[in-house]
Amino acid sequence: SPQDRLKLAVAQAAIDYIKPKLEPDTIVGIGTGSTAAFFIDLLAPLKGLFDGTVASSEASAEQLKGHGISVYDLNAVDNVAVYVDGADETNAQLELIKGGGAALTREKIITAVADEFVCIADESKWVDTLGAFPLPVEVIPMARAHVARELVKLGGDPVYRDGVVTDNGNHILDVHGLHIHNPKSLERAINGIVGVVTNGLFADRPADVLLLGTENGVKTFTA
Ligand code: DER
Repeated sequence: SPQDRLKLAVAQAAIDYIKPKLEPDTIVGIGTGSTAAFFIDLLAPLKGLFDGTVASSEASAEQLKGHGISVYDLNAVDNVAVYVDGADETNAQLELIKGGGAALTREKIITAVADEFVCIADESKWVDTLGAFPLPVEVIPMARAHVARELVKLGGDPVYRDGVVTDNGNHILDVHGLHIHNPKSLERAINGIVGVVTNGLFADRPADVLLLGTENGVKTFTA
C-alpha cells in the first residue's frame, strides 16, 4: 500500500541515519509496530556491525531473534546508543502519542535509557494538535474504573481496550476526545493518577529526531 511504501522509506532512512554510529559494542533499542517491523528487517544485514538490541515488546524480540540478532534484557546493558520506534501521532515539537501497539510502557522505559530517540513515521501521523488519536493509558487492572473516572475529570472519554493485556499484565484505557495543547502538563497530570502505570504521551522526553515519510520524500526534523 502507499502507506507501507512510506513506512519502508522511513525505515531505510533510519538505517542510513544509524549506520555510521554503529560500533562493535553498540546496543540498538528497537520499538514496536508495523514501521518498526520494516526497520527490523532492514537492520538484519547490519547485525555484524553492532553488539545487539533491546526490544520494547515480545513481538519485536521474536522478529529480531528470527534474524539471528541478539536481544538483551535491559538490565543487562548499561547503555543504549539509539532507540528507533514509530508513533501514532507527532506534533511539530516531536511530542508523541504512542501505545497503539500496547507496548507504551517498555517503549517509554527504553526512551528513558537511550542516548538518542529516533522516531520513524509516515506523514499520516503528523498533526498540529495531539489527541485525535485516542491516548493510550496503561493501568493496573484493579484501578481501571478509578483511573477512568479521574480521566473524565481531565476532559477525556476513556474506553477500555477490551481483551488486551500488555506484556506487563496490565490493561489499557484509550482516552478519546482530548485536544492536547500542553502535552507535558497533561502527561504529568495523568501520571499523578494512582493506578496509572504509563501514559502514551511522550512529551517530557520527546523524540530527538523525526524521520517523516512523505509523498515528496523523507523529511528530517530535530527537536
Ligand atoms: O504502539 C506504538 O507506540 C507503536 O509505535 C505505534 O504507535 C506505531 O505503529 P505503526 O508503526 O504500526 O503505525
